[in-house]
Order: sequence, then structure tokens, then C-alpha cells
Amino acid sequence: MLKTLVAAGFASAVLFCGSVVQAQQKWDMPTGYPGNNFHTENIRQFVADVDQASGGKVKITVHDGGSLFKANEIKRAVQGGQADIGEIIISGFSNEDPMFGIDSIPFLATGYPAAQKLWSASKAATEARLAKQGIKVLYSVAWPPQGIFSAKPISSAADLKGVKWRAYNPNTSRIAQLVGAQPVTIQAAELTQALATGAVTAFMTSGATGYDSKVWEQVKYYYDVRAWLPKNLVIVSRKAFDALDKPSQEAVLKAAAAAEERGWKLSAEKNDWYKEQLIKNGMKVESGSEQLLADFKKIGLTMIGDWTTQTGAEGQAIVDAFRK
Ligand code: PCA
Repeated sequence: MLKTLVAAGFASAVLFCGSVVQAQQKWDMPTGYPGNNFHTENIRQFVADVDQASGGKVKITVHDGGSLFKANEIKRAVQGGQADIGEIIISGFSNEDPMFGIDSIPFLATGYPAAQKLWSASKAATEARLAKQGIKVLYSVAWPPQGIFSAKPISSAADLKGVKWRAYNPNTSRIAQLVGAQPVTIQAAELTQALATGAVTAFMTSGATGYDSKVWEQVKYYYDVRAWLPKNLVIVSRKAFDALDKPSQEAVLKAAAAAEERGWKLSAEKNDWYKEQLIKNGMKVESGSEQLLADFKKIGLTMIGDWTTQTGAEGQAIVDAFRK
């Protein structure tokens, strides 16, 4: 009898210790974009939701603007366990696997509903690749449509020949190559500096990053061609996620689903506001000449051709599902 009691007491003490160990998890969350960017605002709400839904058991500290790891280092940090959770732009890693670049092909998916559909079609393939690397996707949010910023006015792709072109992923480097510009990879956090020193004079991105980087100080023209909507993914290390107790895991997943819905909406809502700020700061915002659009559509056709060659039957099935 006494023996059983002692054993039971011991067992509950072990259980108790187990739950104490799990009482609170502290996660570091590097991101590559500034604190006032809509993605970061959305992340802060996600972090608050996780805190609340987990009853304070999961505490996430956001390190924005590339302050803990640079944007292009965050994926590896989560893979290697130096960070538990983080935000990445998935197309930044298409050199690792072409699948990661599908959302950054010009004129494949040019609006929010199309970008959502492209994500639905490519999500399983993307998640499977990341899962093999010990990464779990929590949610995605699209950037606003990508246009062309230029210090000098441009009316066709030929006007970009020889310019120093800022790239943020392999596909934007490839575009430079196709128009005969000189690609320089620069993360968003360093864009203002790169413009100030004249390291680059033209690039594609959203009005959001144009605004964040105050590009109007050097760049006067924005051609709102809406060529694609790249996505950020919030990813968590499988190990860190599995270390949470069940209710905490559910809290994280619930907050992530809400963040995905809120983030896509926020992106669409703020898109016009960002472009208004460019105009207010003296920039010329135009839709782009027919020639410019035709040139970039042609580039898009070349790139989707390359992509389906690289990804084979799997890629073709994704494109077919998207176009259906
Ligand atoms: N802003 C990010 C990626 C796409 C975007 O709109 C950047 O320019 O780095």
C-alpha cells in the first residue's frame, strides 16, 4: 500500500515537473522588414494572439528589420535551430528549389485572388519541401503587386539596358539578365542605403517597400505594372513546435490562421495607401506604357517556360491547377 502511494506520488511529481518544464516557451522571431511595415504589424498581432490563446505559455520576441538575422539568413537560422520561428520571403530561396519561385514569375498571377489561387495550387509542394528541412509553415501573406521603380523615366524594357538593378530574389536577378541590366542583390533593409550611394537606380518591388525605404529621395518614377505578388511565409522549426504541449500548439495554429486572413486583407487595403504616399512625396506613379507591359509579359513567358522545364510534371500540374 505504502509502496503504491509512494510510487503514485513520485509519478505525479514527475508529471508535475514535466508540466513545469513546458510552462513557458520563449521564442525568438527574426524578420527582415521594418517595424512599421504591414507584415510586421501583422506579426505583432499574431504574437499577441499566441500569447493570449496560449495563456502566456508561448512568448515570442520579434526582432524586425534584419536585426537578429538578415532576411536571407532567416531560413537557415530556423532550419538550424538558431531561431525558433521567423519570417521569410519564399521566392528568395528558388536557387535551392525552383518550386519556391513560382509566386515571382511576371504576369502569372497579378492580383490578390489569383495569388491566393496560385498559393492553393503550390502550397502542398512548398510545404513538403520545407518539411524535409525541419520547417513547418504557419502562414503566408502576399506583398502588394510588384511594379518598376526607376530614377529615369522608362517606356520599354530597352530603357533598362545597362542600369544597376536591385534584385531581392533569383527571379528579379533573372529579369535583370533578360533586359540586359546589371543585377545587384540587396535586401529591403539595405535598400535606402544602396540608393543613396547610387549602387542601384532601378528595381521592382511594391509600393510598400518603396514607402518603407523612402525611395523618393533618389527615385522619381513608379510604373505600377502589377507583375506578381511574392509571399512572405512565417515558418517555425518543427522541433520548437513539437516541444509545445497540445493546447499551445493549437493556440499557435489558431493565431496563424487568423494572421493569414488578416495579412492578405491588410496587404490589399494598404496597397493604395502606399501608392498615395509615393505621390505625396513627389513621385510620378503611372501604369506603364503598352510597350513596357508587352516586354515584361514576354519576360514572364520565358520565365514560366523555364520554370516548368525545371519542375517537370509536378510543376506543370501546379500550373494546370492554377489555370483551371
Ligand atoms: N518588398 C520586398 C519583397 C517584395 C516587396 O514588395 C523587397 O523589396 O525586398
